Amino acid sequence: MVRPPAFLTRPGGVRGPRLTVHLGAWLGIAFTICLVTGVLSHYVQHPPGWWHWPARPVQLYRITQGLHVASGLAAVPLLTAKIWSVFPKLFAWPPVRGLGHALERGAVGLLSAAAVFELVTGVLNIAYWYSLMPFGFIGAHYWTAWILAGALLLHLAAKLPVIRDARRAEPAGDGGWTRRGVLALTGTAAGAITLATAGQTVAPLRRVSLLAPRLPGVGPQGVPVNKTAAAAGIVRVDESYRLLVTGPAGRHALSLADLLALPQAEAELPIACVEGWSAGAVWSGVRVADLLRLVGAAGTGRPVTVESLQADGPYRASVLEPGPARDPLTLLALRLGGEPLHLDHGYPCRLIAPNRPGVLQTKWVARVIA
Ligand SMILES: Nc1nc2c(c(=O)[nH]1)N[C@H]1C(S)=C(S)[C@@H](COP(=O)(O)O)O[C@H]1N2
Ligand SMILES: [Mo]
Repeated sequence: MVRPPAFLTRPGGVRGPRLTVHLGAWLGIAFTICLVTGVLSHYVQHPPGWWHWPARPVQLYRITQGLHVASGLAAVPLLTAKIWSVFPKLFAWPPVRGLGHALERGAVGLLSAAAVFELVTGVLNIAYWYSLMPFGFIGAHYWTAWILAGALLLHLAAKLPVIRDARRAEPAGDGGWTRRGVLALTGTAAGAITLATAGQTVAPLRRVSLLAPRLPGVGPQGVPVNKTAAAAGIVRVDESYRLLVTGPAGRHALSLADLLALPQAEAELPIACVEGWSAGAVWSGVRVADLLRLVGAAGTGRPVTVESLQADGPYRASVLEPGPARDPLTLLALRLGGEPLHLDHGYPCRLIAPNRPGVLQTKWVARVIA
């Protein structure tokens, strides 16, 4: 029989309930933050009928999504250490000692599998390795989170006595690693990962963010780009461009010059991507509310659909709820930092609205339907 190396399977030593419970508490905190912010994020992007997401504070989504990705990344070393701390139990004999024990082990198996799946798919997603996920990331990541949460609650209930007694059960130690040593190493790893990635949304940490795939300040006009114009199939936008605005009182086809001739408003709003990066920027352009007034849709209380020149792709259109559509900070931006938009940022105009995920800030807007 193939035996795993002794350091993985040898019980005793620094391993013991105190270490496991301690790591479990940290992991529990990280998973709770990750679950709450993740569920928020899901509803913001796919709002059910009963859902309401406020438009203020304008930075809220930037914070919740930043926390989601940061807590998930910090959980990677915590989960690794926790699994290591109980690893010998995998080889315990007999594998099951009755129905209760079988159920408990089943829950642990499900919990571990779900936790590993969530962290691996999350990392693949923010690293843009979609090709390694031959399934729908959003649905799989979302539903596995609920399985994880359920299995975690069962696990906590089953382990309550162990958690209660852990304070008293100090392992003997065998001259090797100390419990504090393992905790310090794990904490350092979690801290290092956070420092190496948080700069994707916390600008002062940019210099140490060696692992962040996108950095605020890096990209055309100082703002990162997720999907370039070329990747969206948009090669050139010329004089023939018209923005079509449709509403109950008619239809307007506005050229870029028409748009520039309308009253211009300014808004300082971040692009906050679901993938964890974000960047603040100053935008100016036409208020969507003003366009709605043109077509008699200012007071209809109806949602507004914003469609891109992009022919296909999941993010070529988005829906503005009635409130945000008429918010004075919701713009069809024509300028970024005082200059015309770069083609990669959505030239000739893109949606920018307060407290809204980047994925719904539609670029290369061609139609506004109210
Ligand atoms: N038409 C269109 N708009 C889009 C996208 C897209 O794929 N197509 N990507 C969105 C995503 S995921 C993000 S994070 C923001 C990024 O905006 P930026 O590239 O200007 O930073 O654009 C959004 N707008
Ligand atoms: Mo995004």
